[in-house]
Amino acid sequence: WAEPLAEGAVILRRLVRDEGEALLKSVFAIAAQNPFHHRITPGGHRMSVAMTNCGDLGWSTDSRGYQYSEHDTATGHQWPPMPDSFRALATSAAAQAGFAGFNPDACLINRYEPGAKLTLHQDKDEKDLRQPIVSVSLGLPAVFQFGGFDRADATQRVLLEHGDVVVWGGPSRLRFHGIMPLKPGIHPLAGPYRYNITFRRAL
Ligand code: MD3
Ligand code: FE
Repeated sequence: WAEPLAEGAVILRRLVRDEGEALLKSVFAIAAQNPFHHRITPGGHRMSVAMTNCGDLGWSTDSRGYQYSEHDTATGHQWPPMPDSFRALATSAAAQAGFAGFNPDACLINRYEPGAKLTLHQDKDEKDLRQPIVSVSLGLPAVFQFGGFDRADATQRVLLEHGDVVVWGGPSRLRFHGIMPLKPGIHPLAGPYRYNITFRRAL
């Protein structure tokens, strides 16, 4: 079912729960080629979230800054192709939220271990901010924080669970958002982790 969060943002609860196992298998296959990696931010901090990517472009960060690139800056390898099932899911979820014709070129996969978090930030490294972002949550649940257009604005908290899909577009595209520290647990398909897949149009 669809749960509006704000203008341009909607949670499609449990949309891909039945595909969760197949999606996780694809995630594990991608990670077998380009392992999850705790990147170092330009400020010198090791991120608690481990990341990998698939698709034409992948997001990463290192001493030079944040960037989309065709190669994994950690290994020099090209990113594995985006599985057709991933692309179909992203396009269909975006269409359900009113963004017809979404064609992602980048897919970032985040892995959260107990205690891992993402502090409030904006996603603005993509060229065309009129394009939405589609996010898929798998494995352990996490508390998502959803703020305003200034870091100091009040935040709403929403639990994101296995199979939830969120589409962020329109005015919500530039809202501050983050993930609270992951509570430990064991998920039958994902073990001790939460995975989040985001689909983006980077260029
Ligand atoms: C709201 N990931 O990778 S997904 C990220 O669960 C990121 O791993 C979180 O924030 C995660 O950048 C949250 C939900 C999400 C993704 C993109 C957004 C929310 C967003 C862009 C704009 C506003
Ligand atoms: Fe983000």
